[in-house]
Amino acid sequence: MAEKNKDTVSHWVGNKNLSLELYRQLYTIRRAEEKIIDHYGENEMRTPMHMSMGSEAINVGLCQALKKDDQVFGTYRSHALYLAKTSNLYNFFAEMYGKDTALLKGKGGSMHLSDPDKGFMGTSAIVASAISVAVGAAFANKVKGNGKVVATFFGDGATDEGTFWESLNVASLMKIPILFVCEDNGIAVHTRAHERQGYKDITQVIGKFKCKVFKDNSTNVESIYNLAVQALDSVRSTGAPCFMHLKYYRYLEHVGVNEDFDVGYRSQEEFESWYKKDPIKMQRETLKRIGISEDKILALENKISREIETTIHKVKNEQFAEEDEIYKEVFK
Ligand SMILES: Cc1ncc(C[n+]2csc(CCOP(=O)(O)OP(=O)(O)O)c2C)c(N)n1
Repeated sequence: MAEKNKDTVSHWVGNKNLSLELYRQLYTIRRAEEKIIDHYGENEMRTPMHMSMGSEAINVGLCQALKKDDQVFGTYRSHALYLAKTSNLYNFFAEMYGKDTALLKGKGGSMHLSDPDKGFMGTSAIVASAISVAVGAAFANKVKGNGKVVATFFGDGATDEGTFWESLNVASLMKIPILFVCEDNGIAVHTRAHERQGYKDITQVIGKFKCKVFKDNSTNVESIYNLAVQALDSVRSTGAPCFMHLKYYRYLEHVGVNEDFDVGYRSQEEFESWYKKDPIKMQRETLKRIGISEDKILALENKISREIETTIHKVKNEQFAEEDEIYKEVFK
């Protein structure tokens, strides 16, 4: 299996192993969330779920282009980002099930995943709040001269917050090496961008800052990966911030594991037009096009599904933390 998060990435472009590796990650994330849907009704995962489904190409493409020591910050909707950056399926499910064996001993849940040793610095449920913290971490990297790049991920709703613009301004002014990654699904809970924003195209506004802009509407993981390589090259070579604007469609309700096309703010038809370019389906087609056999793809998919089943089975049998543990290291 191809090594993930390599130190040099340029030779991966156009490489069959890269295409397979990207598919392996996309399929793992999609399958893991499908299993959450299957098991959530058992009421053993006592954590609100903000599902990533639909956005996987963004998280996988970006994390593949980042180096192992680079750092990411995310939001309450970070399942895909967590798995793409850490590849730690066991910890992912242990945290969902709130078990003592999870890195955060089950105190994080779905919304507060974190694994700093793997560069997954943390996530926050307060919209946009991680962005300014990420700029601080990027500034610390600059002062230390350690060459690490920070990528901070957020939704289009976060760009409605003052702290986003203050963070962008200070990073542009002070030349801080950070990549702002806007995962734009066009909706904040149930409110469309045109009902919230006094401009048409955020990339034009951000283009006025000392911050280079990259955009992609494709949901194609290889295209996003190639763009991320360029954006990260720019951050590394200039030390200045960049902004990536990436469109996708959230498949499930804002919070929860169900579809919500009957609520009134969006339609089944809209979903279906996006689903035609589903990132997992598209990458599977890419594999076929570059000559990878159906048997090989099925074998990979079966292996991943088995690994997820085994992980969930193991996690379900783990213990919960003792009562005196659960109040440690949390704000009361
Ligand atoms: C500061 C703050 N205001 C409001 C909320 C309530 N809230 C939770 S999610 C959300 C919408 C965020 O939308 P977006 O940033 O586009 O992310 P998405 O849910 O689409 O991933 C809002 C308003 C909050 N958590 N924090």
